This record gives sequence, structure tokens and C-alpha cells, in this order.
Amino acid sequence: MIKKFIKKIIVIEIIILFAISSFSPVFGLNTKNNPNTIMSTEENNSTLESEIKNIEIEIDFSNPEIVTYKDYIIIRIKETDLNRMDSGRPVIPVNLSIFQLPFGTEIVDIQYQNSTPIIYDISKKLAFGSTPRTDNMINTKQENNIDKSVYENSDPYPSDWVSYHTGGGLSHGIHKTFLILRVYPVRYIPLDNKLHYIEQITVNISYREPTKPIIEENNVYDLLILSPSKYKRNLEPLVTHKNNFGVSTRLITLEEVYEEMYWQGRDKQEEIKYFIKNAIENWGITHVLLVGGLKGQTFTWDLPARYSRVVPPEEQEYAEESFISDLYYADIYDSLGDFSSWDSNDDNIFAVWNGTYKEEMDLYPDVYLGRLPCRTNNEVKIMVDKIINYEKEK
Ligand SMILES: [Ca+2]
Ligand SMILES: [Ca+2]
Repeated sequence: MIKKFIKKIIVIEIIILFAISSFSPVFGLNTKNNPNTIMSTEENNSTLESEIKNIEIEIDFSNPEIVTYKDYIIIRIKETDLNRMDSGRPVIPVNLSIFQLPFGTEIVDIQYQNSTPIIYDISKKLAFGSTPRTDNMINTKQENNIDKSVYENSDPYPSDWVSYHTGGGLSHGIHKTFLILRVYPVRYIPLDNKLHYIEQITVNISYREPTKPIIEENNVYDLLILSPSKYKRNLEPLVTHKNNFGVSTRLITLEEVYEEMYWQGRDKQEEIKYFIKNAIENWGITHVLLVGGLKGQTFTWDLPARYSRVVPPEEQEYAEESFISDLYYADIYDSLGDFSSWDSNDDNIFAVWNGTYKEEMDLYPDVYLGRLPCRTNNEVKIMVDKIINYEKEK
């Protein structure tokens, strides 16, 4: 059964490879990937998972400094890096560790052992994180925003000594999987007016690296410029300039992108994003320049923007449904190397982040990306001249 399934996958992969090689004029010309490597697909599919590796860290914490501030208490601990400040919830010091692992690494398990908690009685409540104010909230007291579900509870806050998340993105030009580990040396029991504090914790992280690199090494181009074809003529001097400056550059028009990506991507934005993904994998690009802003005085784009819905209405100064985000085009992969679509529930509404639903988004950029939001050829020419003059004078 499994064999049959693997065979099926191989057949599908071969079909896809043929499809890519025959319908891929842009990448077909320059890709260094050898189509004769199809045989190795079988080996890769049958390879067992790589061995589990471990990292162990031990952290010692100094005694907490308990500071009274007005009607509240603030805690400071020397070995912490920041405070967890959720709106209306207790402010808690955090020890932060960031690990950079090979791109595509999977976190298998995180275990910890902590010293016996020491209990402190406190006389006042722990201070809480403030809530962003909007115009119509200017006279309301911050006390009204206190999160009673936490403060009128005898459950420890935060719920555990340790939390973590992962991400996939660039670190100094190299694709990495990040593990962001947070240790809370103090937890708060609001109803009992108590703090639980630990002097020491040992955290053991088990992880599995990918069996083969998610992105093969390629060095065809450094910079990809994307723009509508009407700006092509005025962008060509920039391409020549960049190439002369040692930045290997390729300009692709949006018309070419849409033609190339007709089989992948549900709308123009996703087609562009998949094209950037292919350019990373086939050409090794690390930088992307988007050229194109709003068309004249309209709300349509020369080079489309992705609208996100990350700010809940109650936290907005002026109620807006959606926000432009070019981070969408830079965040190509998640921590496992899978495509980061920004629409994890597939409802064609992107980057939703509110009280009831949070889209799974990676948010760590995988290319260095910028946009010249030019509306006319004249604006393109001015920007290109400025960049060339600036870089020649440097
Ligand atoms: Ca969605
Ligand atoms: Ca990412």
C-alpha cells in the first residue's frame, strides 16, 4: 500500500517536473537544476527520517526585585530580556533565547526541569499591560481594561514556565529555522496574591533536521526586479547599473510572471509570491524590488498589494477593514520550509488576526524586499536616476 502510494507520488512528481520544464521559459533557461535527478526522488522518498538531536540549556535566576508603582507591583529579574505585556494582563518578565537551526528543522519536543518554586506574598496586584487608546476612548480609565479572566482567577499566569514558537527566515542572508524560547522565572497567582519564583531551570530541546536541504544552493541572480512591462524601458538602466556593481540582477515583467505562473497561485498576488519562491529556489535570489504603485488616482494597483486583516477593530484608531502589507511577498516559507500562504483556513481572506480567529502566519521574511510605488514612467525614471547617482557617489 505504502509502496503503491510512493510510486504514485513519484509518477506525479515526474509529471510535474515535465510540466515545469516544458512550460517554464523563464526558469527553464537559467535553472541549474538537472532534470536527470528524477531517479534520486525515489531514494529521498524512501530515506528514513534523520536522527533526533538535542540542545540543553540551564538558566539560573537572581532573586526578583519587587517594586511598588502607584497601586501596583512590578517585578524585575536580572536575567530577563523583556516583559510580556499583553493588553489588560499582568506584566511578566521573560528570559528569551533564540536558536538558529538548519532551515526546515522540526521541533520534536521541549522538556524542562525546574527547581522547587519559592512563594512570595505580595500586597498589591501585579501591573497590567496597557491597551492602545483610540480617539473615543481618551477619557476612559485604563483600569476598565483589566482582564478579569486572569485577575479573578487562581490559575498561575502564565500557564507554564516555558513557551516557544518557530519561524523560517533569513539571518545574514542565510535561510534558517528560528526557535524562539521564552522562560518565565515568575508566575502570578492573582486571587491568592502570590508569586511563584524559580531559581533554576534546565530546558531540553529535541529537534530533527531535514534529510536534504529545502533550498538547493544556486547563484544565478542576487536581485529580482518585478514591474509591469510599461516601466521596463526606464528600469533597464538600473539593471545594467546593478550588474556593473556586482549585484547580479534580472528584471521580469508582471505579464511574464502571470504567463509563467498560470498553473500556480489563486490570484495575481499569489502568482507573484510563487514566482518569488521559484526565483529563490532556481536562481538563489536574496533580494526583490517591486516597482509599481496605485494607478493614477484610483485604488487599483500597477503591482498588486496584499491586504491583511491583522488589527482587530477595537484596537484601531480609525476603523479600517484591511491594511496593505508587502511583508506578504517577503514571507515565503514557514519554519518547516512549506509555503506561507497567510490564509491557513483557505477562505481567501488573508492574514486574519482577531479575538475569534488567528491565521497561521510565519511573518519572518525570506527575501530582502522593497517597493518603489511609482505611478508613472516619469516617477520610475526619477527613482532610477536617484538610486544610480547615490550608489555611484558612495
Ligand atoms: Ca483566511
Ligand atoms: Ca518566513
